Amino acid sequence: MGETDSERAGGSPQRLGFETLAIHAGQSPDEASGAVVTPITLSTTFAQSGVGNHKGFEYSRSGNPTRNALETCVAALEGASNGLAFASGLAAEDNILRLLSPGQRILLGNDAYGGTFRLISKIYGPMGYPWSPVDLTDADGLVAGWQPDTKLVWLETPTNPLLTCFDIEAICAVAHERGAIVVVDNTFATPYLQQPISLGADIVVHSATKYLGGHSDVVGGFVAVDDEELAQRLRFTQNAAGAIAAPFDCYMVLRGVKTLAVRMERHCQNARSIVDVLLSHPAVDRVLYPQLPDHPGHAAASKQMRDFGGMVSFTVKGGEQAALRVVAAAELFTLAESLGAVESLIEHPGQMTHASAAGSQLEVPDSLIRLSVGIEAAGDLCADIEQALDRA
Ligand code: P1T
Repeated sequence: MGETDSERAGGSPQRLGFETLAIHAGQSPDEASGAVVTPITLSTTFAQSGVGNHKGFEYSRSGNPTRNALETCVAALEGASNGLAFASGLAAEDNILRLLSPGQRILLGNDAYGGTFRLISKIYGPMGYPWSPVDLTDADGLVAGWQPDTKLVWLETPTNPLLTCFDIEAICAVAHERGAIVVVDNTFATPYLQQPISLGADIVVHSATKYLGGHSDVVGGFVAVDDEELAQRLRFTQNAAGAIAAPFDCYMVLRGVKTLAVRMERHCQNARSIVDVLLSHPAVDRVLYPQLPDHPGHAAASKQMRDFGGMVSFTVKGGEQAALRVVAAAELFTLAESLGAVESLIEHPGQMTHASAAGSQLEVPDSLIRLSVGIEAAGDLCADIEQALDRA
C-alpha cells in the first residue's frame, strides 16, 4: 500500500476540515474505472505475482480495500493514526479487552450500555479479569476507586442511558499517572462532537451501528487508536480472532459517515426542542440532557463537546407503569432498542437495553425513558412526545 496509516488518514501537514475528511479520507476515485464511490470489494483473496508480492492485500480477514477505506476515514475523523472496523460494537469492545491478561483490573464508569456491562461482568469477570464500577463524576472518584491491579479505565461520555459526562482529560491524567490505559466509548458523542484522543484517551470505541452508520441498517463496531504499539496489538487480535466488519457493512458505514456532521447538527437542534417540551410537561420528573446546567457533567460536556448530542433521557413522576404507557403511546417515535439514526426512537432502558444490569450498581431507574431524537421535523416530534406524555 506504500503510504502510512497516518498519511492515508489525512495526517498530512495541511489537515482538512471534518466534513471534508468524512467524504474524502481513505476514498478517492477508483483507479481502474474512475468510480467516485469506493467499490465494495467482496473478494476473499488477492492475487500475488510471487510469494509475498502483492498490492497490499492478501486475504480479506487480514485486510480488505473497502474496510481499509472505512478504517482510514473514521480514524481521520477521530484524529487517530489507526482505525479498525469490527462486526459490531461489542466485537470491537471484546477486541480491546483482549489486550488485558487475567488478573488485570478493569474500572468501568458506573453508567454504561448494558451489553458492555454484560461483556465485562459475565464474560471477562468469570475468566479471571477483576472489574469494579467507579464513579467518574470527578477525578477524586477515580482515585478513590483505584486498586493496585487496575490496568484499564473504561468510560462512556455521555453515558448510556443517563447521559452523564465525564472529564476525559482529568480521568486520563489520573489513569496515566498510575500506568493504566483509558478507553472512551464515543458512540453517543461521535467524533463530530468530541474527539477523545485529543483529550488524552488511548483508545476510542464505537458502536458504528449508531450515529456513524446513522440509518438503522447496519451493525458495526470501530476502534480508533493513535499509539502505534497499541494499534499493532489490536490489529494482531483483529486478524487472529477475526471479528472483522464485512465489506458491504463497511460500505454502509462509510456512506453514513459522509453526512455525519449535518446529521449531528440537526440531532442536537431537535433534541433541544424536545428538552423544552419535557421541561414544561407536568408528568415529567427529571430531564437528563448535558446542556442543562443542573445535569451532572454539564461542566465536562461544555468543556469537551462541540454540542450536547441527540440523546435525551427523562424520568416520569408516575413510576414504571407510567413510563411503560408513554413509550407505548408514542407514534412517530418508534418503540425500539438502538439509537443514533435518522428516525426517532423511544425505549424503556430498565426493561430493554439495560435489563442485564438489573440488581447491579449499574441498574437504571424504572421510571426512566430514553429518546434517540431523529432528524424529522422538530414540530412533529414535539407534538408526538406531548401526546404520549399526556397518557402518563
Ligand atoms: O450493538 P453493538 O453495535 O454491538 O454496540 C454495542 C454498544 C456499545 N456502546 C454503546 C454506548 C452502545 O450504546 C452500544 C449498543 N447500544 C444499544 C443497542 C442501545 O440501544 O443502547
